[in-house]
Amino acid sequence: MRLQCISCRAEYEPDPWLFRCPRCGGLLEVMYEDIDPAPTQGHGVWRFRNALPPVGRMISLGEGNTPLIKLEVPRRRDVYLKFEGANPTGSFKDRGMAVAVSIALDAGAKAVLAASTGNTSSSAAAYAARAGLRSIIVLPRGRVAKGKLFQAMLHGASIVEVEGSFDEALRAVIEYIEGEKGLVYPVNSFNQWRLEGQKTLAYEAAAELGDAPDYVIVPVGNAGNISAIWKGFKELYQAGVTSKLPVMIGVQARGASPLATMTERGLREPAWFDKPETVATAIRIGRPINWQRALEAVRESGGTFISVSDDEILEAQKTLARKEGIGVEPASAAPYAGLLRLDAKIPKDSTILLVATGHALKDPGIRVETEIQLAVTITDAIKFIKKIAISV
Ligand code: AN7
Repeated sequence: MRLQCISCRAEYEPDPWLFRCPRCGGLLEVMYEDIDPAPTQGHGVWRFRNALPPVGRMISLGEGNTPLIKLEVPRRRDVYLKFEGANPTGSFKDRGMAVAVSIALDAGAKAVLAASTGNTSSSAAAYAARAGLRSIIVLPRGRVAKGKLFQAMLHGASIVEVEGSFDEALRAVIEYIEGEKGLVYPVNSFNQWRLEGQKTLAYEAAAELGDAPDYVIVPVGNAGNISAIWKGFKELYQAGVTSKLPVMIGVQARGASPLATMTERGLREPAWFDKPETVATAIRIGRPINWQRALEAVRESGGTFISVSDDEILEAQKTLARKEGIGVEPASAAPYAGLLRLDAKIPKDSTILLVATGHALKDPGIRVETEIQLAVTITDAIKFIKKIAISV
Protein backbone atom coordinates (compact mmCIF):
# COMPACT_ATOMS: atom_id res chain seq x y z
CA MET A 1 0.00 0.00 0.00
CA ARG A 2 1.22 3.52 -0.86
CA LEU A 3 -0.04 7.06 -0.65
CA GLN A 4 -0.02 8.94 -3.94
CA CYS A 5 -0.40 12.67 -4.48
CA ILE A 6 -3.41 13.39 -6.68
CA SER A 7 -1.56 16.39 -8.23
CA CYS A 8 2.10 15.52 -8.80
CA ARG A 9 1.71 11.74 -8.35
CA ALA A 10 4.64 11.52 -5.91
CA GLU A 11 4.38 8.40 -3.75
CA TYR A 12 4.82 7.99 -0.01
CA GLU A 13 4.87 5.26 2.60
CA PRO A 14 1.53 4.91 4.38
CA ASP A 15 1.33 7.32 7.29
CA PRO A 16 -1.89 7.93 9.22
CA TRP A 17 -0.91 11.58 9.77
CA LEU A 18 -0.02 12.45 6.18
CA PHE A 19 -2.86 14.20 4.33
CA ARG A 20 -0.99 16.47 1.94
CA CYS A 21 1.92 15.90 -0.42
CA PRO A 22 5.05 17.32 1.25
CA ARG A 23 6.28 18.30 -2.22
CA CYS A 24 3.33 20.11 -3.80
CA GLY A 25 0.59 20.24 -1.15
CA GLY A 26 -1.85 18.07 -3.11
CA LEU A 27 -4.25 15.72 -1.37
CA LEU A 28 -3.41 12.04 -1.22
CA GLU A 29 -4.95 8.82 -2.44
CA VAL A 30 -4.51 5.28 -1.10
CA MET A 31 -3.04 2.93 -3.71
CA TYR A 32 -2.78 -0.84 -3.34
CA GLU A 33 -0.47 -3.33 -5.03
CA ASP A 34 -3.19 -5.87 -5.06
CA ILE A 35 -6.80 -5.81 -3.91
CA ASP A 36 -9.60 -8.31 -3.73
CA PRO A 37 -12.96 -6.53 -3.84
CA ALA A 38 -14.95 -9.66 -3.00
CA PRO A 39 -16.76 -9.48 0.34
CA THR A 40 -15.58 -11.75 3.15
CA GLN A 41 -17.14 -12.76 6.45
CA GLY A 42 -17.12 -9.83 8.80
CA HIS A 43 -18.88 -6.79 10.06
CA GLY A 44 -19.88 -3.61 8.22
CA VAL A 45 -17.47 -2.20 5.65
CA TRP A 46 -14.82 -4.59 6.96
CA ARG A 47 -16.45 -7.29 4.85
CA PHE A 48 -14.32 -5.63 2.18
CA ARG A 49 -11.15 -5.70 4.26
CA ASN A 50 -9.14 -7.12 1.34
CA ALA A 51 -9.65 -3.82 -0.43
CA LEU A 52 -9.20 -1.58 2.63
CA PRO A 53 -6.18 -0.49 4.64
CA PRO A 54 -5.17 -3.04 7.28
CA VAL A 55 -5.91 -1.85 10.82
CA GLY A 56 -5.24 -3.14 14.31
CA ARG A 57 -8.84 -3.05 15.46
CA MET A 58 -11.75 -2.93 12.99
CA ILE A 59 -14.22 -0.47 14.49
CA SER A 60 -17.73 -1.04 13.16
CA LEU A 61 -21.39 -0.49 13.92
CA GLY A 62 -22.53 -2.69 11.04
CA GLU A 63 -22.47 0.15 8.49
CA GLY A 64 -23.12 -0.51 4.81
CA ASN A 65 -25.33 -3.21 3.35
CA THR A 66 -27.90 -0.49 2.76
CA PRO A 67 -31.09 -1.15 0.76
CA LEU A 68 -30.91 -0.82 -3.00
CA ILE A 69 -34.41 0.21 -3.99
CA LYS A 70 -35.75 0.24 -7.55
CA LEU A 71 -37.91 3.30 -8.07
CA GLU A 72 -41.51 2.89 -9.22
CA VAL A 73 -42.21 6.33 -10.66
CA PRO A 74 -39.70 6.51 -13.52
CA ARG A 75 -41.45 4.16 -15.97
CA ARG A 76 -39.44 2.89 -18.95
CA ARG A 77 -36.28 3.45 -16.92
CA ASP A 78 -34.22 1.44 -14.46
CA VAL A 79 -33.51 3.83 -11.63
CA TYR A 80 -32.10 2.44 -8.39
CA LEU A 81 -31.60 4.31 -5.17
CA LYS A 82 -29.00 3.33 -2.59
CA PHE A 83 -30.60 4.29 0.71
CA GLU A 84 -27.66 5.41 2.81
CA GLY A 85 -30.06 6.72 5.42
CA ALA A 86 -30.19 3.12 6.65
CA ASN A 87 -26.65 3.33 8.03
CA PRO A 88 -26.22 3.22 11.83
CA THR A 89 -26.24 7.00 12.31
CA GLY A 90 -28.41 7.65 9.27
CA SER A 91 -25.90 8.67 6.61
CA PHE A 92 -23.15 7.39 4.29
CA LYS A 93 -20.54 8.98 6.56
CA ASP A 94 -20.57 5.81 8.67
CA ARG A 95 -18.81 3.85 5.92
CA GLY A 96 -15.89 6.24 6.04
CA MET A 97 -15.91 6.74 9.78
CA ALA A 98 -15.51 2.99 10.43
CA VAL A 99 -12.17 3.17 8.63
CA ALA A 100 -11.06 6.65 9.77
CA VAL A 101 -11.69 5.92 13.45
CA SER A 102 -9.90 2.56 13.21
CA ILE A 103 -6.91 4.40 11.72
CA ALA A 104 -7.16 7.02 14.50
CA LEU A 105 -6.67 4.21 17.04
CA ASP A 106 -3.64 2.88 15.14
CA ALA A 107 -2.29 6.43 15.01
CA GLY A 108 -2.42 6.58 18.81
CA ALA A 109 -4.89 9.46 18.90
CA LYS A 110 -7.05 10.15 21.94
CA ALA A 111 -9.77 12.07 20.11
CA VAL A 112 -11.14 12.64 16.63
CA LEU A 113 -11.78 16.08 15.21
CA ALA A 114 -14.13 17.16 12.43
CA ALA A 115 -15.78 20.23 10.99
CA SER A 116 -19.27 19.40 9.86
CA THR A 117 -22.48 20.51 8.23
CA GLY A 118 -24.03 17.89 10.51
CA ASN A 119 -23.80 14.27 9.39
CA THR A 120 -20.05 13.98 9.86
CA SER A 121 -20.53 15.16 13.43
CA SER A 122 -23.17 12.49 14.17
CA SER A 123 -21.05 9.77 12.66
CA ALA A 124 -17.71 10.85 14.12
CA ALA A 125 -19.24 11.15 17.59
CA ALA A 126 -20.83 7.69 17.43
CA TYR A 127 -17.78 5.89 16.02
CA ALA A 128 -15.43 7.68 18.42
CA ALA A 129 -17.65 6.54 21.30
CA ARG A 130 -17.50 3.01 19.96
CA ALA A 131 -13.70 3.15 19.84
CA GLY A 132 -13.34 4.71 23.28
CA LEU A 133 -12.14 8.02 21.87
CA ARG A 134 -13.35 11.55 22.51
CA SER A 135 -14.80 13.59 19.65
CA ILE A 136 -14.37 17.28 18.98
CA ILE A 137 -16.76 18.80 16.47
CA VAL A 138 -16.61 22.24 14.83
CA LEU A 139 -19.97 23.46 13.52
CA PRO A 140 -21.29 26.50 11.70
CA ARG A 141 -23.38 28.09 14.43
CA GLY A 142 -27.15 27.83 13.99
CA ARG A 143 -26.83 26.12 10.63
CA VAL A 144 -26.92 22.43 11.48
CA ALA A 145 -30.12 20.37 11.22
CA LYS A 146 -31.62 19.41 14.58
CA GLY A 147 -31.40 15.62 14.26
CA LYS A 148 -27.70 15.74 13.45
CA LEU A 149 -26.81 18.09 16.29
CA PHE A 150 -28.83 15.95 18.70
CA GLN A 151 -26.86 12.85 17.67
CA ALA A 152 -23.49 14.55 18.15
CA MET A 153 -24.58 15.71 21.61
CA LEU A 154 -26.05 12.33 22.52
CA HIS A 155 -22.82 10.54 21.63
CA GLY A 156 -20.88 12.91 23.83
CA ALA A 157 -19.09 15.17 21.36
CA SER A 158 -17.37 18.33 22.56
CA ILE A 159 -18.76 21.02 20.31
CA VAL A 160 -17.15 24.22 19.07
CA GLU A 161 -19.38 26.58 17.10
CA VAL A 162 -18.05 29.21 14.71
CA GLU A 163 -19.83 32.24 13.29
CA GLY A 164 -19.73 31.58 9.58
CA SER A 165 -20.12 28.71 7.19
CA PHE A 166 -18.82 25.14 7.16
CA ASP A 167 -15.82 26.38 5.19
CA GLU A 168 -14.67 28.47 8.14
CA ALA A 169 -15.17 25.52 10.49
CA LEU A 170 -13.02 23.36 8.21
CA ARG A 171 -10.34 26.04 8.10
CA ALA A 172 -10.11 25.88 11.89
CA VAL A 173 -9.62 22.10 11.72
CA ILE A 174 -6.94 22.34 9.05
CA GLU A 175 -5.02 25.08 10.84
CA TYR A 176 -5.17 23.20 14.12
CA ILE A 177 -3.87 20.02 12.48
CA GLU A 178 -0.98 21.84 10.82
CA GLY A 179 0.21 22.93 14.24
CA GLU A 180 -0.43 19.83 16.33
CA LYS A 181 -0.14 16.18 15.43
CA GLY A 182 -0.45 13.08 17.58
CA LEU A 183 -3.31 13.61 19.99
CA VAL A 184 -6.31 14.65 17.95
CA TYR A 185 -7.03 12.90 14.66
CA PRO A 186 -8.87 14.70 11.85
CA VAL A 187 -11.65 12.73 10.15
CA ASN A 188 -12.90 15.18 7.53
CA SER A 189 -12.94 13.95 3.96
CA PHE A 190 -9.48 15.31 3.12
CA ASN A 191 -8.53 12.24 5.16
CA GLN A 192 -7.89 9.70 2.40
CA TRP A 193 -8.37 6.76 4.77
CA ARG A 194 -11.94 7.79 5.41
CA LEU A 195 -12.69 7.87 1.68
CA GLU A 196 -11.56 4.24 1.46
CA GLY A 197 -14.53 3.28 3.60
CA GLN A 198 -16.89 5.32 1.46
CA LYS A 199 -15.84 3.56 -1.74
CA THR A 200 -17.57 0.39 -0.48
CA LEU A 201 -20.86 1.82 -1.71
CA ALA A 202 -19.63 1.07 -5.24
CA TYR A 203 -18.67 -2.48 -4.26
CA GLU A 204 -22.11 -3.18 -2.84
CA ALA A 205 -24.04 -1.56 -5.67
CA ALA A 206 -22.06 -3.42 -8.35
CA ALA A 207 -22.64 -6.74 -6.59
CA GLU A 208 -26.35 -6.04 -6.24
CA LEU A 209 -26.81 -4.88 -9.83
CA GLY A 210 -24.58 -7.57 -11.31
CA ASP A 211 -22.39 -4.92 -12.95
CA ALA A 212 -21.59 -1.23 -12.63
CA PRO A 213 -24.56 1.05 -13.40
CA ASP A 214 -24.33 3.34 -16.44
CA TYR A 215 -24.87 6.51 -14.41
CA VAL A 216 -24.23 7.35 -10.78
CA ILE A 217 -25.79 10.54 -9.47
CA VAL A 218 -24.39 11.88 -6.19
CA PRO A 219 -25.01 15.03 -4.13
CA VAL A 220 -21.82 17.07 -3.82
CA GLY A 221 -20.74 19.18 -0.87
CA ASN A 222 -17.10 18.81 0.09
CA ALA A 223 -16.82 16.47 -2.93
CA GLY A 224 -15.33 13.50 -1.07
CA ASN A 225 -18.08 10.98 -1.64
CA ILE A 226 -18.30 11.28 -5.41
CA SER A 227 -14.50 10.83 -5.52
CA ALA A 228 -14.63 7.78 -3.23
CA ILE A 229 -17.44 6.13 -5.18
CA TRP A 230 -15.59 6.68 -8.45
CA LYS A 231 -12.44 5.16 -6.95
CA GLY A 232 -14.49 2.11 -5.95
CA PHE A 233 -15.89 1.65 -9.42
CA LYS A 234 -12.45 2.03 -10.97
CA GLU A 235 -11.01 -0.63 -8.68
CA LEU A 236 -13.84 -3.02 -9.55
CA TYR A 237 -13.28 -2.45 -13.25
CA GLN A 238 -9.52 -2.87 -12.96
CA ALA A 239 -10.04 -6.09 -10.99
CA GLY A 240 -12.27 -7.41 -13.76
CA VAL A 241 -15.34 -7.57 -11.52
CA THR A 242 -17.40 -5.19 -13.66
CA SER A 243 -17.54 -4.79 -17.45
CA LYS A 244 -17.88 -1.01 -17.54
CA LEU A 245 -17.34 2.25 -15.70
CA PRO A 246 -20.25 4.51 -14.78
CA VAL A 247 -20.68 8.13 -15.79
CA MET A 248 -20.45 10.21 -12.61
CA ILE A 249 -22.88 13.12 -12.17
CA GLY A 250 -22.36 15.47 -9.23
CA VAL A 251 -25.36 17.52 -8.12
CA GLN A 252 -24.97 20.71 -6.13
CA ALA A 253 -27.55 23.06 -4.69
CA ARG A 254 -27.72 26.27 -6.75
CA GLY A 255 -26.76 28.50 -3.80
CA ALA A 256 -23.68 26.40 -3.05
CA SER A 257 -22.54 25.30 -6.47
CA PRO A 258 -18.85 26.13 -7.02
CA LEU A 259 -18.27 23.05 -9.19
CA ALA A 260 -21.45 23.21 -11.22
CA THR A 261 -20.83 26.92 -11.86
CA MET A 262 -17.27 26.18 -12.96
CA THR A 263 -18.59 23.60 -15.42
CA GLU A 264 -21.39 25.83 -16.73
CA ARG A 265 -19.03 28.77 -17.27
CA GLY A 266 -16.09 26.69 -18.53
CA LEU A 267 -13.79 28.00 -15.77
CA ARG A 268 -10.50 26.35 -14.84
CA GLU A 269 -11.07 26.59 -11.09
CA PRO A 270 -14.20 26.32 -8.94
CA ALA A 271 -16.27 29.48 -8.59
CA TRP A 272 -15.97 29.68 -4.81
CA PHE A 273 -19.08 30.67 -2.87
CA ASP A 274 -18.23 32.84 0.14
CA LYS A 275 -21.76 32.76 1.51
CA PRO A 276 -23.21 29.41 0.48
CA GLU A 277 -26.97 29.25 0.99
CA THR A 278 -29.40 26.39 0.47
CA VAL A 279 -32.16 24.51 2.24
CA ALA A 280 -29.98 21.41 1.83
CA THR A 281 -27.79 22.29 4.80
CA ALA A 282 -25.67 19.13 4.43
CA ILE A 283 -24.21 20.47 1.18
CA ARG A 284 -24.12 24.14 2.12
CA ILE A 285 -20.41 24.26 1.29
CA GLY A 286 -18.71 26.99 -0.73
CA ARG A 287 -15.13 25.66 -0.97
CA PRO A 288 -15.11 21.90 -1.47
CA ILE A 289 -11.72 20.68 -0.34
CA ASN A 290 -11.83 17.60 -2.58
CA TRP A 291 -12.64 19.56 -5.73
CA GLN A 292 -9.65 18.24 -7.66
CA ARG A 293 -10.46 14.59 -6.97
CA ALA A 294 -14.10 15.15 -7.86
CA LEU A 295 -13.25 17.03 -11.03
CA GLU A 296 -11.04 14.16 -12.11
CA ALA A 297 -13.80 11.65 -11.34
CA VAL A 298 -16.30 13.59 -13.41
CA ARG A 299 -13.89 14.20 -16.31
CA GLU A 300 -12.50 10.67 -16.46
CA SER A 301 -15.99 9.19 -16.38
CA GLY A 302 -17.42 11.54 -19.01
CA GLY A 303 -19.84 13.04 -16.51
CA THR A 304 -20.63 16.52 -15.31
CA PHE A 305 -21.62 18.71 -12.37
CA ILE A 306 -25.05 20.29 -12.38
CA SER A 307 -26.96 22.43 -9.95
CA VAL A 308 -30.58 22.30 -8.86
CA SER A 309 -32.68 24.91 -7.09
CA ASP A 310 -34.00 24.58 -3.54
CA ASP A 311 -37.52 24.25 -4.97
CA GLU A 312 -36.43 21.35 -7.14
CA ILE A 313 -34.73 19.72 -4.14
CA LEU A 314 -37.81 20.02 -1.93
CA GLU A 315 -40.07 18.81 -4.72
CA ALA A 316 -37.78 15.79 -5.24
CA GLN A 317 -37.76 15.10 -1.51
CA LYS A 318 -41.56 15.15 -1.51
CA THR A 319 -41.85 12.88 -4.55
CA LEU A 320 -39.46 10.31 -3.07
CA ALA A 321 -41.38 10.42 0.20
CA ARG A 322 -44.92 10.36 -1.19
CA LYS A 323 -44.61 8.35 -4.40
CA GLU A 324 -41.82 5.96 -3.46
CA GLY A 325 -42.07 5.75 0.33
CA ILE A 326 -38.44 6.79 0.76
CA GLY A 327 -37.65 9.48 3.32
CA VAL A 328 -34.42 11.35 2.68
CA GLU A 329 -33.03 14.65 3.83
CA PRO A 330 -32.95 17.54 1.30
CA ALA A 331 -29.31 17.07 0.19
CA SER A 332 -30.06 13.43 -0.52
CA ALA A 333 -32.98 14.35 -2.77
CA ALA A 334 -30.69 16.44 -5.00
CA PRO A 335 -29.72 13.44 -7.20
CA TYR A 336 -33.39 12.77 -7.96
CA ALA A 337 -33.87 16.44 -8.82
CA GLY A 338 -30.76 16.15 -10.99
CA LEU A 339 -32.17 13.11 -12.75
CA LEU A 340 -35.35 14.99 -13.64
CA ARG A 341 -33.26 17.81 -15.03
CA LEU A 342 -31.03 15.51 -17.11
CA ASP A 343 -33.69 13.02 -18.13
CA ALA A 344 -33.68 13.78 -21.84
CA LYS A 345 -29.89 13.53 -22.04
CA ILE A 346 -29.69 10.04 -20.53
CA PRO A 347 -30.36 7.14 -22.92
CA LYS A 348 -33.56 5.30 -22.02
CA ASP A 349 -31.94 1.89 -21.61
CA SER A 350 -29.39 3.10 -19.02
CA THR A 351 -29.20 1.79 -15.50
CA ILE A 352 -29.09 4.74 -13.12
CA LEU A 353 -27.97 4.74 -9.51
CA LEU A 354 -29.01 7.58 -7.20
CA VAL A 355 -27.05 7.90 -3.98
CA ALA A 356 -29.49 8.98 -1.26
CA THR A 357 -26.95 9.98 1.35
CA GLY A 358 -28.97 10.70 4.50
CA HIS A 359 -32.21 9.93 6.34
CA ALA A 360 -35.26 12.22 6.41
CA LEU A 361 -35.25 12.27 10.24
CA LYS A 362 -31.95 14.12 10.19
CA ASP A 363 -33.72 17.34 9.35
CA PRO A 364 -37.17 17.60 10.94
CA GLY A 365 -37.08 21.37 10.41
CA ILE A 366 -38.15 21.09 6.77
CA ARG A 367 -41.60 22.54 6.22
CA VAL A 368 -44.04 20.06 4.73
CA GLU A 369 -47.62 20.92 3.98
CA THR A 370 -50.18 18.43 5.18
CA GLU A 371 -53.69 18.53 6.56
CA ILE A 372 -54.16 18.01 10.27
CA GLN A 373 -57.63 18.06 11.82
CA LEU A 374 -58.11 18.43 15.53
CA ALA A 375 -60.82 16.16 16.93
CA VAL A 376 -62.06 17.13 20.38
CA THR A 377 -64.08 13.94 20.93
CA ILE A 378 -63.90 10.35 19.65
CA THR A 379 -67.12 10.99 17.72
CA ASP A 380 -65.41 13.93 16.02
CA ALA A 381 -62.41 11.75 15.17
CA ILE A 382 -64.65 9.14 13.57
CA LYS A 383 -66.44 11.83 11.60
CA PHE A 384 -63.12 13.12 10.24
CA ILE A 385 -61.95 9.61 9.34
CA LYS A 386 -65.21 9.03 7.44
CA LYS A 387 -64.86 12.32 5.62
CA ILE A 388 -61.30 11.47 4.55
CA ALA A 389 -62.25 7.88 3.68
CA ILE A 390 -64.77 9.13 1.12
CA SER A 391 -62.06 11.01 -0.71
CA VAL A 392 -59.44 8.22 -1.00
C1 AN7 B 1 -26.57 13.93 3.45
O1 AN7 B 1 -21.45 16.30 7.45
O2 AN7 B 1 -19.91 17.61 4.67
O3 AN7 B 1 -19.54 15.80 -1.18
O4 AN7 B 1 -19.87 17.78 7.34
O5 AN7 B 1 -24.35 15.04 4.80
O6 AN7 B 1 -18.62 14.03 0.32
O7 AN7 B 1 -19.09 16.32 1.20
C2 AN7 B 1 -21.89 16.34 4.73
C3 AN7 B 1 -22.00 16.05 3.40
C4 AN7 B 1 -24.20 14.71 0.77
C5 AN7 B 1 -21.97 15.69 0.58
N1 AN7 B 1 -25.28 14.30 1.44
O8 AN7 B 1 -20.92 14.76 0.59
C6 AN7 B 1 -20.69 17.02 6.80
C7 AN7 B 1 -20.76 17.04 5.33
C8 AN7 B 1 -25.33 14.41 2.77
C9 AN7 B 1 -24.26 14.95 3.48
C10 AN7 B 1 -23.10 15.26 1.41
C11 AN7 B 1 -23.13 15.41 2.78
P1 AN7 B 1 -19.44 15.26 0.21
